[in-house]
Amino acid sequence: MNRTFHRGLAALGAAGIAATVLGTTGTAQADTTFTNPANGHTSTYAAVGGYVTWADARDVAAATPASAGCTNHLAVLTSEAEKSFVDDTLGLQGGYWLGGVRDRSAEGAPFTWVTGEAFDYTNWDAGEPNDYLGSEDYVQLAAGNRWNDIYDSYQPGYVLETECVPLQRAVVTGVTPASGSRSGGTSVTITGEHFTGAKQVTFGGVAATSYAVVSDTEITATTPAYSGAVSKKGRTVQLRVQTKGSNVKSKAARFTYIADAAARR
Ligand SMILES: [Ca+2]
Ligand SMILES: [Ca+2]
Repeated sequence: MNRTFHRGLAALGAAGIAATVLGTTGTAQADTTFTNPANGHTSTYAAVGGYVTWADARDVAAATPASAGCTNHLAVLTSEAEKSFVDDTLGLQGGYWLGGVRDRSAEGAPFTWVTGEAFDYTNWDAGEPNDYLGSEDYVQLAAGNRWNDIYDSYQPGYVLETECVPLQRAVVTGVTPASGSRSGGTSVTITGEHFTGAKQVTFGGVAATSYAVVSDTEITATTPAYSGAVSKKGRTVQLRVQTKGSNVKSKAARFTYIADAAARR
């Protein structure tokens, strides 16, 4: 059996893989990433070796750290193009888990994907899915990389898909509160659009002490100290959210530092 374990890829980690995905130059990107025409997401794949049950593979895959804007999950193959891409790039010999699972609670116990994508493209092997003994709820690659349903059991590994949402320029529509002490330490909520994948948040060119992307439309951040001159009226600086470049310029993307004496009043 000529089964290749891509432990190196797995060890490299999702961050390394995602860095390739998010690259903006080079032809390597076209060789290693698949773009899903249905949603514009870009995916890379890795065969992760090591005998594992479907449930554990699902959990380990989902817990694998990913870059901002990306998630990891068991591979979800929703088209012939994606299936062929994975065949070509990984060259698997079968056995590996995919992200398909039967929903016994639904009428007809249909198969579903862990991502919730429609299970309408299928690549079943001849005579499958046969739900042997009524307990074959999980999808694995079988001979010729066609699919087989099988009970949850130890299989040679799983196919990891790292799926990324293309970054867009952020739009800031509000900062609350919009002012705070020049000493920093103000907790602010930034509202807007396209915050997914934010790599940096700056106030007047100085990085926020900390920030968290709560959702695509909300970021919470703690302001850094302001070292420049601050008049009695305060000093208004530009707020920047870096995703795909800086945010679109807007009047809302501002924060006013207040001299400490004024802040105390
Ligand atoms: Ca996919
Ligand atoms: Ca079967």
